[in-house]
Amino acid sequence: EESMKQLERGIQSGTLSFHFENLYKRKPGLSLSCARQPENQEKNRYRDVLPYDDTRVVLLLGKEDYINASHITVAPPESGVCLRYIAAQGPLPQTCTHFWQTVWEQQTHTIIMLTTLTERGRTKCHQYWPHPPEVKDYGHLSVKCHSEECNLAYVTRQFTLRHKKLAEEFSVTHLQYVAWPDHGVPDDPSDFLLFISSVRERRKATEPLMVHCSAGIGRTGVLITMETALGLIDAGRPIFPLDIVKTLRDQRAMMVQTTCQFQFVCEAVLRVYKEKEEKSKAP
Ligand code: PTR
Ligand code: PTR
Repeated sequence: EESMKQLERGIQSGTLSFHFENLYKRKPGLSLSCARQPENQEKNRYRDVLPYDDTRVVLLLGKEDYINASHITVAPPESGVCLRYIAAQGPLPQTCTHFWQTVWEQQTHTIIMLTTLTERGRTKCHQYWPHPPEVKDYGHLSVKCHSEECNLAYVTRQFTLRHKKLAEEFSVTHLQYVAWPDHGVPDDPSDFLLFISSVRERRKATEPLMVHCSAGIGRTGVLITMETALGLIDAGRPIFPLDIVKTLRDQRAMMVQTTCQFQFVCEAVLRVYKEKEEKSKAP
């Protein structure tokens, strides 16, 4: 496989990392006006991490339409693969209602959370869900947490959302990966690959996958790059991790934050590639 060899050479020679470091963080010419409106400032967890106007998720009902979240579509040409995501910041106390409204309006049955609530004594995300078996109201929606199960490096929770006025219900699975500090990489690539496989088993191709960490760029970018790469490997298509990252940054600035994170993705992709090749050679 030519693209596998190219990937291996790029990792070993350092050229892939070099190109990653030279890639723009933010696509020139895209505006961030809505995120910068005075009334929206307090809805951003970090002043320097904002969604582009073009790809921001617009809240459909209600007076306010802003949330710090971006639509991401990855569809490499001729690959036959098209994956949709919503990349979001970790909710703040004042944005939990908007977060659940997004889940409802965008019909996302799976939420991937890649942060813990606090790290080294700092708050990274507000706990936007109730403890089981409690029910909590968020605007027009009530959220019930049925179960919470710890499994290797992640926690699985089952929620039911109920729209109080419409009396309609919607079930949501929450997968929280807990072994991954911000600006860093997962503690163990095998655990992380297993986690991605379980994400891939659950996600429906027809709906966006909701992914968030604290800022919604570093760890979220890694997960989306990796999930897309595995989709391409399954489809027997070549993978160019740098192209995926560029596609992501064209839709949300700064996706995949550090060189270490990028190298981690490249190495994990290469590993999956090689495993697949070995399997296909086996009698
Ligand atoms: N701080 C990030 C970076 O280094 O690319 C992203 C960023 C850049 C965010 C610029 C906002 C920015 O705003 P302005 O272009 O108005 O200075
Ligand atoms: N200004 C913050 C910082 O650099 O610390 C923004 C930030 C925070 C950026 C966390 C990325 C972060 O990581 P992640 O996107 O993985 O939560």
